[in-house]
Amino acid sequence: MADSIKALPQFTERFDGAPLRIAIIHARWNKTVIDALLAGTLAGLKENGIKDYNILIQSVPGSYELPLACQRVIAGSHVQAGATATDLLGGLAISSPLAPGSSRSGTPAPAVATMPNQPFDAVIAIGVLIKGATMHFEYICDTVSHALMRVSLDTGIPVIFGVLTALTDDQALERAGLGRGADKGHNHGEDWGQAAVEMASHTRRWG
Ligand code: DLZ
Repeated sequence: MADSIKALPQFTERFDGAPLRIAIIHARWNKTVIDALLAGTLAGLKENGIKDYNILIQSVPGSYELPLACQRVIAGSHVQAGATATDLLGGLAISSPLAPGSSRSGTPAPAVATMPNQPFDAVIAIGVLIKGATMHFEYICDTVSHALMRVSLDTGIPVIFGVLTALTDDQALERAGLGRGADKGHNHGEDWGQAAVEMASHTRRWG
């Protein structure tokens, strides 16, 4: 990729991620790219002080399912201590939080053991939409982007837009740091983790 002026600059102030609780909801479609974006997002969160036990990861089939899952995870995050992770998600199966060093393909860690009784400060919605032969892509891109914004405005919780809307496989790969050329591209997940910490900190302050 040629040099570009497009980038998310570093924070101009420091934020303390330690007290923040973040949920990541990710689609499973286009798994290779999703896995890289998820790893980038986790790196971005951890670089900014987010603790493993304050991260919840939930998968859904495709990007179309992201808005409802975000809405339910936000709504469920206020339930009292002792509720199971499944309770928190209103019946959706949980896939995390991951215990440090645990395998994503292994048995999910019991979320209730580490999850504090505290609402989520931000949710990161991750999906990878790649244009095909039909209008499917346009409809899902439009619907999902509007719906995620609606969830954010309706709940007052930042929903970070981690949905790639790529016209080609290469565009998606490059935005996950998996480019097939000499330049592998930048993993946008790192930016999404950073954006989540910044917006979560701002909204805590704004009340
Ligand atoms: C059906 C479909 C297609 C064709 N492409 C994608 C895609 O590129 N990215 C994605 O996240 N999901 C895709 N899906 C699945 C839909 O998002 C959704 O899961 C199904 O239509 C079921 O509601």
